[in-house]
Amino acid sequence: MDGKPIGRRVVLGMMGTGVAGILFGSKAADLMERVVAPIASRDGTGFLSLFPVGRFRIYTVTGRLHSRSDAEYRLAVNGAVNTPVTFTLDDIRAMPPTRMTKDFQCVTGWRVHDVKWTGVRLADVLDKAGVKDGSWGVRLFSFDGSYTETLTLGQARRDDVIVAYEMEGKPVSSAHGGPVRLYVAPMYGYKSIKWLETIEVVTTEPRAGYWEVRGYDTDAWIGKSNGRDDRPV
Ligand SMILES: Nc1nc2c(c(=O)[nH]1)N[C@H]1C(S)=C(S)[C@@H](COP(=O)(O)O)O[C@H]1N2
Ligand SMILES: [Mo]
Repeated sequence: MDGKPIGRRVVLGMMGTGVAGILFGSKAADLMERVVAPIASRDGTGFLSLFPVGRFRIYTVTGRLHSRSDAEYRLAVNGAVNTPVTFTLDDIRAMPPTRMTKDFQCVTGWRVHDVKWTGVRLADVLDKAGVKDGSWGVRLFSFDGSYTETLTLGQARRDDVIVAYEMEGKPVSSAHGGPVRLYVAPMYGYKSIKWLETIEVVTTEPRAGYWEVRGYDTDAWIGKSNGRDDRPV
């Protein structure tokens, strides 16, 4: 890693000149490392040592960290729902918590073992708004203004898919996408969108997420996607 980030504009330019076809498999992994790791590489080690949870790499496709205070934070659930709902952080913390200790696995190869997570089931958040019958799933948006993700309703309703507000017993730091990020335990890390801001329930399959349009599988099951055979978490 030479610490020289490739900006999104450069990447989009590359796509425009027809390089998109090679952005699969290990090429896509290389791209992820170069695009998302510029912050991580600033200390020259490939890891952002400033932050308390030093076992992770800090990824952000915008090349910047984003933050929102606990008081300002809002999570909106809208789209094909009976009642659009906006949650404050206190609203989310007042819901029945789910805790789990599970690995975090990036598709580029690094894995953080036994991470303690606390949050609420995405299913419970969706139920507060009431998902309309026959919906396809959810489209997720980040307040970084760039990153999006998708999950089918079946995936979104799994017990191990949570709207997380604590990692390792501490509030999710802004480096890790706090105050609230998603944690999709059975899937590669790119499904776990950071700085979660909006959950839109959609009736048809939406445009694929940030990394999926760059070559990664939309159904990102650990060990059963992207040509990888990692041990599931
Ligand atoms: N908003 C946003 N969410 C994101 C990313 C990102 O760049 N931006 N990177 C994804 C990828 S590829 C991984 S592996 C994890 C990394 O989480 P971490 O930065 O907390 O280690 O976040 C995922 N969610
Ligand atoms: Mo990743």
